[in-house]
Amino acid sequence: MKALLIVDVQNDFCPGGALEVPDGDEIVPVINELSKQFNVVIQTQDWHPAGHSSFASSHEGKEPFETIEMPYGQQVLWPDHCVQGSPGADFHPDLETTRSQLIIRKGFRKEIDSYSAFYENDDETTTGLTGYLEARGINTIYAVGLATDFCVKWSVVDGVKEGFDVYVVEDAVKGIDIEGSVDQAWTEMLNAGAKKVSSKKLLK
Ligand code: VGL
Ligand code: ZN
Repeated sequence: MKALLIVDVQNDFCPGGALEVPDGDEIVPVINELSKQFNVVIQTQDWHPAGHSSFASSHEGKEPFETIEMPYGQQVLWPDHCVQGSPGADFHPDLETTRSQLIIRKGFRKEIDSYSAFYENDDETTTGLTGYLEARGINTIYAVGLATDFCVKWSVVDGVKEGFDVYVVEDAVKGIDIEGSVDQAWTEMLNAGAKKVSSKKLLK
């Protein structure tokens, strides 16, 4: 059985948001069309407490998009974004969410970021998603959303590692693109064993 995984389609990742992905909102109508074809729709929601450790503002003298060393490895620092309960953390108003059956919130621990839908950035702390999917007999995931080079990529690579067949819908993802990170993300996702597919192919 297959599931659609909609990653972080939230106001802060769309134009005008705190961490905007260029043209991030353009994928919303594509995702809405796609989701009609799925009986299982799952979403993730980036959900940080104020003062989260991934925010540059939490580190004296640091600017957004600089990288620092955290106990669990390298961490890019971000503008404050997707603060719990803020409008920026809401899903894009045009995103069809009524048929979503599970919303995984992530990044809610102050000391650790969480890009992937499966594991926090220490690669150890689970979100519980693998168990949920397995319990429901899902073996195939179609990934869409934001951002290609961060939360989509980490979710896709972890999904493959967890033993799922993972497809990435190329026209239903958009990236932040820091120094070629979108191209690199595609290389990593395909090398991991994920497959690229277009929405046209899925919709026909
Ligand atoms: C994301 C950076 C920080 C994402 C979330 O959804 O790709 N990127 N938090
Ligand atoms: Zn975040």
